[in-house]
Amino acid sequence: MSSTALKAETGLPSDLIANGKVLSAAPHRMGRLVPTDPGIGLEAIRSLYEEHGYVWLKGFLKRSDVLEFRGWVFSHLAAAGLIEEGSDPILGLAASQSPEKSQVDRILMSLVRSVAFEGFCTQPQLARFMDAFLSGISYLHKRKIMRFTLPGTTTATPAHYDLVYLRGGTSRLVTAWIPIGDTPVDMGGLVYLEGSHAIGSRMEDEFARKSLGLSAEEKISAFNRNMTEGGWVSKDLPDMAERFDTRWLVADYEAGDVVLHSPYMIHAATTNQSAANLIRLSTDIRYQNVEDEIDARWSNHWSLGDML
Ligand SMILES: O=C(O)CCC(=O)C(=O)O
Repeated sequence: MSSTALKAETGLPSDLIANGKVLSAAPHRMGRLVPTDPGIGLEAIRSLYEEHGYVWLKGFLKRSDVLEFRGWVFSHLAAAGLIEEGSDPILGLAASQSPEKSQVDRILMSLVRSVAFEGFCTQPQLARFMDAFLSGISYLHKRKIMRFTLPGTTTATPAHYDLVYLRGGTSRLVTAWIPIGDTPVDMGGLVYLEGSHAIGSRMEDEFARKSLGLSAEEKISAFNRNMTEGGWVSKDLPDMAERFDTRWLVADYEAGDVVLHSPYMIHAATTNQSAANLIRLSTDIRYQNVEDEIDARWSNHWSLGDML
């Protein structure tokens, strides 16, 4: 199927790019992420998560709360020239001029330390659900990441699984990826490699075997000599889908959605090609049962360049 035919027949985008590679060049290597109604109940949600390595909870959070938080974030980043002057911060409309990078970084680091962000991540609905999901008292790692991606830039998270960065504690971790605003597929939200939690688990076993001779500190580092640069599995998404004989699952996310993924599930992001010039904003935060061993390296706020 040609990529134009792909779009016409399946609605899948014909021009999705990640790190310079066109995903839709091999249309049979792409599919849709399957949404889940949070109302189906805990056991059903848990079993979908176990089976697929992810569960995309549609409309889990109140849409207006998420949009309000988006507006709050961009109203602060406006001081660094990130959004178009005079525009509504909720839109996240990218400024035509390049923003002041050092100022953007400084503000972002303040935002991830803010009470408002803490409150967003610890809102009762999420906290109660995570307690139930983790069958006990849930613990939220202090290192909470907030990311924005400007349209027209090549920035896109390469393919990886999260345990690589959190090897110093339990592997019974759950990541919540939360789009802060509508994130249709052309805005470069997360894409998941179908069935890859099994692949991630095999890779982790292999890394553990290779790392036997390393020091305790090196063993848990995502930057040890057995890892690729940055701990990524690959930046070539089409090649990965071919190599592992699977597909990249894409989605049109909306404000209010929450995706939970396994620490072994391979995922990546694509280039933000928003025709409306909108900025992608999201957070990724990690939970575990408080009784399980905690990776102490994640007990501080996220800092740019903290090498985790
Ligand atoms: O939002 C992104 O680009 C990456 C997020 C991520 O890697 C994660 O949620 O684990």
